Amino acid sequence: MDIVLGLQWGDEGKGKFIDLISENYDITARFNGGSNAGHSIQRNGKRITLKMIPSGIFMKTVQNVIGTGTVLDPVSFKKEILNLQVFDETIQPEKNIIISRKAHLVLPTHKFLDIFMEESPDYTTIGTTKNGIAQAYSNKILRQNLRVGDLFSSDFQTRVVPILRRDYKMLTDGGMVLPSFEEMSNEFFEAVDFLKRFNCTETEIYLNTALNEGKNILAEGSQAAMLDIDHGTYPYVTSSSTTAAGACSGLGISPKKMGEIYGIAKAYCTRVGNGMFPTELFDELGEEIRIKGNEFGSNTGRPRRIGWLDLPALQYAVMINGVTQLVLTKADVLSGLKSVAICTHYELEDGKIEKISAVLPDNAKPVLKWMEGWNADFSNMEGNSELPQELQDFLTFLEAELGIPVAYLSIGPGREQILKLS
Ligand code: 2SA
Ligand code: MG
Repeated sequence: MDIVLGLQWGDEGKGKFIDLISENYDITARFNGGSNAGHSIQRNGKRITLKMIPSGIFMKTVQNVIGTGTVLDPVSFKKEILNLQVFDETIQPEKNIIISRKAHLVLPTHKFLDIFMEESPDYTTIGTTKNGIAQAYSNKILRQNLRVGDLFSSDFQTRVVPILRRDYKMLTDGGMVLPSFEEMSNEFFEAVDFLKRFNCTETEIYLNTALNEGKNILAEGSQAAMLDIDHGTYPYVTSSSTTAAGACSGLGISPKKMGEIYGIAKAYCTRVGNGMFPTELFDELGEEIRIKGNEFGSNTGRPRRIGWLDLPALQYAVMINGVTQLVLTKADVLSGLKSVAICTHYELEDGKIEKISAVLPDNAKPVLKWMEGWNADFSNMEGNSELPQELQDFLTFLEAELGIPVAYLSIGPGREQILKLS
């Protein structure tokens, strides 16, 4: 099993890379997160953002697994499937998607609770995507939640309605204005019926049997290393395990079965939501990169925060994931700048130098290394094109610091705009 992971704070271009390499696999599998993901894929000049559906869906021969470590929102999933069928009517989702019976459900009240907590002064505002992710995962950990498999039992309705009523009452008692209970639950139960058309099974068994038969699996990470619930910049993280280890537990596959671990990183950094971001740019350059790189949340449309490449954070992410190959994206966005910076370490208030970033104090100062910028027309570049020397120097520096090869370089949003370097 190979794994694709984001190494920064999300939106590194995982969807595009997976769409490209998924033709080499029999199965792609999501192991974490839910509809908070936004994996953008451009095909035939049209763009679609996948939330819950694995990015291998456009390859007709690939099976797409929604694994046990994910949280599945039936309402959002139904909308996403209908939207996908408009985008490409040849896709047969019921044939090519397999869902874990052990994946947990995101209930409609989870989404309202997310909004409530984000807006209430009594809770830390995380800057979530408001998809009810933390609420579904926390109810899972509390052992109070329902799972996909429960949809098929005859008492599902009698089990879920009291939960919905309990949360609904808590929210309206707290002053939140909600749609009527009937409206909310009707939409939910219609989506549940839709979901039941899909093959919901024990995906652990399906995946391990496939591996034993010699099939290739690609695990698709959502969000990114620095948003991991344990290893990320807590509390400003998501609620799932975004790492390589998370892929093993989220899919029920032994670490012994891991092969290549592709880590995706941008040539700069972005972040949506709150939390530390030592290299953040607050000036016009940050704005310029945001516009040129189209750095807006693919689902929520939120403007992403922009900063220079954070090498200590990247080294940390490579370490905890055991990344074997780096995929660098968006170097084309920096084209035309006279010079570009990489943060090599941080300086603390007492003058001490720090290399690891997930535990940094807020006032740590990034120490920047400036390098010559590059200028090239990336739109016509092909596999054998010569890269500008300055960009080659940038890549060589990264390889030396990270101890892994930059195996791919993405040079634009198009599917074909990716160069294999090694
Ligand atoms: P949540 O919703 O509980 O997982 O939010 C917690 C933190 O995790 C961040 N997060 C993300 N960061 C970047 N991209 C994400 N997905 C979408 C995208 C986001 C969008 O790919 O564009 O459309 O805005 C994503 N999902 C979660 C989030 O910002 C919080 O910091
Ligand atoms: Mg995204």
